[in-house]
Amino acid sequence: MNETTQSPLLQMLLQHPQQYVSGEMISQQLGISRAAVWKQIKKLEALGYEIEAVTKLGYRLIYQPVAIDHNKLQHHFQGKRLGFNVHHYDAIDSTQIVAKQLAEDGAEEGTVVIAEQQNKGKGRLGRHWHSPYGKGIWMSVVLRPHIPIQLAPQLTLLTAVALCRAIRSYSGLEIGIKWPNDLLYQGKKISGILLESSAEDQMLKYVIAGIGIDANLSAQDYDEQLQLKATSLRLIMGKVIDRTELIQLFLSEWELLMAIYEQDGFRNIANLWEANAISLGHKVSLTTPTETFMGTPLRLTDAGSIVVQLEDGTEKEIYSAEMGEVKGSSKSGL
Ligand code: BT5
Repeated sequence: MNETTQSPLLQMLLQHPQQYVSGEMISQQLGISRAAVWKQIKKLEALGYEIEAVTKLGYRLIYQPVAIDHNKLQHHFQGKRLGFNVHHYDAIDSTQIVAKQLAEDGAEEGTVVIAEQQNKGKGRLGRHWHSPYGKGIWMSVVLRPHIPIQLAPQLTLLTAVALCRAIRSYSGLEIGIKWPNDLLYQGKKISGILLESSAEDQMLKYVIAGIGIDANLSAQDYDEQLQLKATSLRLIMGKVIDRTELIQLFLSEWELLMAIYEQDGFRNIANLWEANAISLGHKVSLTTPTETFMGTPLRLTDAGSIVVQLEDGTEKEIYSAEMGEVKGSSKSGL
């Protein structure tokens, strides 16, 4: 993955799979102090390795990150619309920022930016996206769709469908979409989408589609707050996720849906979205910058908004809101 793979300490741990190696033994063999051993362990952990430390027993390697194989991806996607050109970074602030710069510099549609770690991962509305080293899929894709700016929300929904279908087919899990862009498993978020666009004369010039998937995060990778509302595929499935394979599935699915979208319009995509949505037909709370109210989402409109039935029976179209669970009801799976 980087120079750390050459670390003699890591080599020692790798030579003793599933076993504890005592701090004393490491210290002796490497000729360094116990404090220096501890420091190196911390360094490995910052690079995605998970090392269990048990008093009197020593250290045991429990997870080793496998880098995303960008060569395999590029090879697989030669001649395709997405994924034929992959920029793979170790640690950067945000793949969105790098992809935007590439788009400004004329990068072709389908250019992909991946990072093993993001220091300033972006969520929507200025929120932070937690992106620890070697654990997730932190990726942005340059798109250049020939559509008017007001249809951009349709691309977010299309991306959510592609992501949902790809993760479902990889994992067999009942992943659902929470409007507009979250992917949840049993009420916990495992993936988020951020679309940022640039327009000219009311037409989209480019869109940077950012995708975050919590593939291999451990419970310790989340702080207390996130532990309550997020989880990873590895935690759910109890096995290490092949990030390269999952990216491959996702990009293929996305390309397929884009072709359907461009040929037949949004309705087919909307139908797929509705089939994978977890909140339709269940009472939820909706918070806009000015108010919070209860309602039951009924359907998706072609503008990417949702029609919600309010408590007095009337219907209201919602373009942007945070959807939350209504206390005492977990039917929606939010
Ligand atoms: C999103 O925002 O869900 C969009 C996330 C997009 C991230 C990708 S990663 C690659 C690309 N480069 C970037 O810099 N960003 C994109 P939003 O709906 O605003 O959700 C943000 C909220 O999700 C936070 O306020 C947290 O509560 C929660 N969160 C943060 N990190 C998380 C994680 N790793 N897993 C699950 N939930 C998380």
